[in-house]
Amino acid sequence: MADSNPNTGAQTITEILSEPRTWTQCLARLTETGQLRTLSKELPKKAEWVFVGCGSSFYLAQIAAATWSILTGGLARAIPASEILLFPNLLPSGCQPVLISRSGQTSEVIDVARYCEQELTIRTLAVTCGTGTPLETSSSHLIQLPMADDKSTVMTRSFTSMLLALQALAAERAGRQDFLAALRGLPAQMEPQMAEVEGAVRSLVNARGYADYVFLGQGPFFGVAQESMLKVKEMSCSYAQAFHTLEFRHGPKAIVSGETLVTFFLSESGFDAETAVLEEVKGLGGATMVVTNAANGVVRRSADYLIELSLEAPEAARPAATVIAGQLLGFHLGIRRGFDPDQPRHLTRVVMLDNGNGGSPNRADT
Ligand code: F1P
Repeated sequence: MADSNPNTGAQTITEILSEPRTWTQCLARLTETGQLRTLSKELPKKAEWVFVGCGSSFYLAQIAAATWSILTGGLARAIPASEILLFPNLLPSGCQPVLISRSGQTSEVIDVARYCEQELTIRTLAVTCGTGTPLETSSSHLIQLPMADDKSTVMTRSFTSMLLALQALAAERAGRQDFLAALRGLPAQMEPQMAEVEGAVRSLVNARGYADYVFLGQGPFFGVAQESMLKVKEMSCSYAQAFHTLEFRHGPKAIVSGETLVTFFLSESGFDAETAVLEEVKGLGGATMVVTNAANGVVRRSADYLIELSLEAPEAARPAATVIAGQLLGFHLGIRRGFDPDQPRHLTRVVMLDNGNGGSPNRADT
């Protein structure tokens, strides 16, 4: 059971609790350098934006693609780097690739950068917290946030900070100065409630454990559900899954029992439809947790655990703040189950593959 050593997971919890401050530093850096304005001018206007990454960086890409389309009205999608290497036709021609990698060293992402730049002659944009990395030298354009890097193996503040940088670029591209201002206001809205959210998640975890952790979200909150699932797997080795909320009815709800904790990241756009699934899951005997911006009577009645963020920021700006509850759930479950979140089982901070040609798995010939 729980490890009594107070230093267990110290690195990871410090980095999670430092997120609002780190966001302020990153957004200030991006404003000072004016690089978002420059990139917005330099990068193609009509192309579909394809966000690429691995692990957490792929789930970040999912949120970035959703908010890119919401803000710019443009086409955008997210693809794992390995898919492009093994099925190159999945990369739409004439697209703008955005390569996301905290370390800047993940083999699959570097290989996609080289494939795009050298074989397809497409100029890529890399987003990273690393400095002096192969990704940096393989990409034409760069957003670099070294102040947001995590020492921990699992991605937390790097995840939310790189996400905010890409949302700020989308706002710049869309001429949405109001959204940029909302992003800059997010740290001051989230900082005062960090201790309360941390305490709520810790008491939930200390109350009891579950056999299965399900995360549900729609739109940009689907990536939040995916990343929360990964955090619970990485830090506590618990069984966890993620689905689009309304998709949960189409089969997966068969798993619901008193041993299942179903977490709803309730959106504003789909509030009523998603709340109906919440009521249904409660009715089936599942335990429910809700993370949302503003709850109503139905949600209060159907949620065993409720985190209400009450952020002034518009919906598309909230995923970075919303995913923190998922990070904390993974952390405290890890502690409860006797794991050290700073040393996740079987994981390395960077996945570097060497198949003898210094790079990723053989890339299928087109
Ligand atoms: C991404 C990643 C992390 C995962 C683990 C291995 O790395 O897959 O998401 O938690 O640390 O690396 P990166 O390409 O973003 O550095």
